[in-house]
Amino acid sequence: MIRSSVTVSLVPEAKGGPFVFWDDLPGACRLAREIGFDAIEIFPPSAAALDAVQVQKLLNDHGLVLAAMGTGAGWVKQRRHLCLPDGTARAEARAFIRSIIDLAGALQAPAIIGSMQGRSGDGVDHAQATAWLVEALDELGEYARQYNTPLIYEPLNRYETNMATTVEAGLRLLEQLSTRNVVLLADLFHMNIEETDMAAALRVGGKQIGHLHFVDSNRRAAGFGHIDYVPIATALQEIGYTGFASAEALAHPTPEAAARQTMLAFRRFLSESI
Ligand code: LER
Ligand code: MN
Repeated sequence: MIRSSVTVSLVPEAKGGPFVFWDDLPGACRLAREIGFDAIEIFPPSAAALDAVQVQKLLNDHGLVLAAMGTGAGWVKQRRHLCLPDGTARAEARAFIRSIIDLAGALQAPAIIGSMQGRSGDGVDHAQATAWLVEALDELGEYARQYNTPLIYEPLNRYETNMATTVEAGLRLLEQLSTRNVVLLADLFHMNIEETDMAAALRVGGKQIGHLHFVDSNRRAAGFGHIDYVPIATALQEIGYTGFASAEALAHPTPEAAARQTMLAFRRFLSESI
């Protein structure tokens, strides 16, 4: 069974980004529940901005769970990532991610490394950037183990990273790790740009796919673009995917409309086909 989730950004600097609900966590939980979501995915400004006990209570009150937590505010707000040339800045990026792993872990959820992976360039060659990323994923993946959660690594499209842009490149990166506690995030928006065949890529990812960003080709809610979800649903069924389908989509035309459209598409393609 695939469970539904919807994103909530609490980062003002991310305005205009691909998140369905914004700023008001209690309001987002209320609407998420009303529309029928099983979970939310939070994009927090920092670990210090949220109190795990309060968030747990909010989730319990609405019959929701936390699907995952993003770490991208370390890039959006602090301009830190894991491949920066400066060692202190890289260490700060890791510390930021550890703090989100701690917060998410207290809520039994994994953290996601997306934009915090960074990129090579600006004086850092690709082999060096890869070595730093592998070292960081090894450390952070093992760090997440204490919470019995994996660490989620997200391939991004070419305009956002040059580290891993496809599922296959993500798998090649995971192969270089000593830890087995890192899984891949399949974001259908990035995959629509980079993959030759999205369903085939999901099959290649197989059991290593641990999270899904459920969104359409134009980054609007599923069904508002031109992705064909039938082969995607079949591939997810074939690989036995039982994680979350989390709506990381633009709040277009409104957060509520994007959330309701996502739920329609989820029920049509993902909940009944599994
Ligand atoms: C960024 O484009 C993205 O897809 C996020 O999930 C990563 O932080
Ligand atoms: Mn994503």
